[in-house]
Amino acid sequence: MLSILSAVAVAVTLVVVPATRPAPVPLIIDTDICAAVDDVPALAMANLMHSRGEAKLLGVMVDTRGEAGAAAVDVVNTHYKHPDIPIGALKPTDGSTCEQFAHNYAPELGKKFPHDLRGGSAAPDATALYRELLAAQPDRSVVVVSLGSTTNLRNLLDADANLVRRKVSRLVVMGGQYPRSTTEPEFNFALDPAATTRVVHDWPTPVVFSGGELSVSFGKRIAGAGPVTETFRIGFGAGVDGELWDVLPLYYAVHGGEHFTEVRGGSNRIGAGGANEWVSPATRDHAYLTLVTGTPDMARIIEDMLVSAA
Ligand SMILES: [Ca+2]
Repeated sequence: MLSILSAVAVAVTLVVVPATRPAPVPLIIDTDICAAVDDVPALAMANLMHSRGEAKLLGVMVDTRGEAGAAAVDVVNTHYKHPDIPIGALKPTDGSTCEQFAHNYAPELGKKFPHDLRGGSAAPDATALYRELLAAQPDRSVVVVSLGSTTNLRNLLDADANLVRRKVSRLVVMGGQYPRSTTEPEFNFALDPAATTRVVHDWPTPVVFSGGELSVSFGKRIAGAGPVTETFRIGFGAGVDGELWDVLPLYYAVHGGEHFTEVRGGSNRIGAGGANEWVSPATRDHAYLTLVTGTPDMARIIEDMLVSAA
């Protein structure tokens, strides 16, 4: 009898203990899509990870004020079969079409690929959408990945810092240089220096920075008919590798430290114009990333992911 009970207990145990698979990482991306090409492959990666069950892409916030950015985000999400992922935009929008930026790919994506979000003015306000998405999530669960300016994040912090403290597990930021910015502030931190100061000094959860010194180069193997290929063709030229930053913090945000070291023992401090410096000892829960895996290998890992679904 005892052995039968034991057998039943073992059988039940086998049934109720599933193979352990990490839960999808709940993700919100904040992007300056329009400004540089690398937000497009980063957003494509997030969509691929969403399809694989590695991430749950809750929403995408656009922090450029033109019309074309939100439509370009919808192009990428639609291409990867997630046409209804919520998209918020920094308000007020200014009616521009990203023409102030060097690689004017975003309006081209809108012309060439299916999507149904007309532009930034048709998208909900980013701060309101952040609050709605965060409020619906479990406490300390959401990873926010900042790939552009910190303007939306500053607005969110001003609106409801307590919600951020409750719902966000950590903020991953492409911005700054480590251990310090050199002759000029890093691009993203310089987009809105006052917002950068507020967010870096006051964000109430752990923050991990991926600096301007961390980049990979790839692109020429991406040859499908989708928006990543088109973006690279406009930004880099067909069959040419280009330098990319945003793909690294995005990869890290979902796959954690597998290919990265988190450098701790200090905090990020923002100075004039978005200049930054890593200052010890730590006064905030900050870390910055270095690559464990060599940059050519890291480039290949990410490029392989995108080649498989370009
Ligand atoms: Ca970016």
